[in-house]
Amino acid sequence: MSFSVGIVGLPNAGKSTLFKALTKKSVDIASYPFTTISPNIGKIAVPDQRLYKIAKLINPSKITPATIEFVDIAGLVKGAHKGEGLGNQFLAQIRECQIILEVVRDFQNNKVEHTEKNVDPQRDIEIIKTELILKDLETTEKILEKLEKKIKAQEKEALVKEEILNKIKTGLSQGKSILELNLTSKEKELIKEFQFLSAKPIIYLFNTDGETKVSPEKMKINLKLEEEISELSQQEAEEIGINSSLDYLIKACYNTGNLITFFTIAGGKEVRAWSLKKDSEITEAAQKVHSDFKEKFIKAEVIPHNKLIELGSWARAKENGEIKIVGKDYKVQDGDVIEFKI
Ligand SMILES: Nc1nc2c(ncn2[C@@H]2O[C@H](COP(=O)(O)OP(=O)(O)OP(=O)(O)O)[C@@H](O)[C@H]2O)c(=O)[nH]1
Ligand SMILES: [Mg+2]
Repeated sequence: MSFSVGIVGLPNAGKSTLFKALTKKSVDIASYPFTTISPNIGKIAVPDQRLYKIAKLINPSKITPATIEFVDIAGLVKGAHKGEGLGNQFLAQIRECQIILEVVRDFQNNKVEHTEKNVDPQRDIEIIKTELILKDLETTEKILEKLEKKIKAQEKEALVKEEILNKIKTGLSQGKSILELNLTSKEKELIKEFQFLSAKPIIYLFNTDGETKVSPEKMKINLKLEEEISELSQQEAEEIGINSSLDYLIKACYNTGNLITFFTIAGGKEVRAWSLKKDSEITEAAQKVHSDFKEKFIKAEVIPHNKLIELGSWARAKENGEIKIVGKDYKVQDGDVIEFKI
């Protein structure tokens, strides 16, 4: 399953403007054909200089970056959880995504209508939050209803779920998102199957008409400007001395999703970056590379990318005993270069 980011927000916040800028940008990435999966889903290359540094050593015929998917979801309005403005359909799209990128309107323009009449970022954030919470509340009640028989029969698993669902229900009723309930990792694991909306990590992107300012705490980007930058070639952008902030944004999504990157070199034929959930075992990585590698996995050769670059070649790294042979229980580290042996 590929990692996907749902672009969410009120109508006219700038979601499609962002989507367009992101997708145009990725066309520029060397040897990577941009894929539009459907009009509103785009697969985008994750910027990573390490990939090109490794490729410089290996000199492969193909270089392939890791990708993440962005989904341009139509605007949510008040009452979406009750189906307002095709709300349920949009909420179902959010459910499929791993993280939410919320575009918040922070630009003035009388020609672009605001469903709430005036620009007020904090109020808009509350509107979306409330819709997600109300939908989750509805979902929680439905699940509890379904579990009723099993709870009455004192089935252990059902009782455990009932307890956590009741805790969630109380929190949601108080206007708290599931994310704000600080659940333990065990509790998170137990409710994973329900794909709650307000449990998803969220990044707020303020679409400003002022200056772009990005930091881990606040993402303030002029999307109109980004759209214009995305129309420029790399050379034109350099001449004007203008920088896009989208690389930063893509990386922020990647980090918020708790992803790390490992690299494969396919015996020198192709250098490729892959995304992987942090703390995954190497068999998970193997499965990404090939669906039957997980079963066939025996061992792998691993070296941190910086060590490989320092030594200058795979053969040299081998001579120096820097390439580790690892088994099934090895936990992949960010930046590992891996050759699977099956
Ligand atoms: N002035 C200004 N206009 C913007 C900015 N960002 C987007 N717009 C304009 O606002 C309008 C709506 O932008 P979209 O990107 O289509 O908004 P959206 O969030 O996709 O809207 P829906 O799909 O209807 O929910 C377009 O005419 C954009 O050109 C901005 O930063 N400044
Ligand atoms: Mg749109």
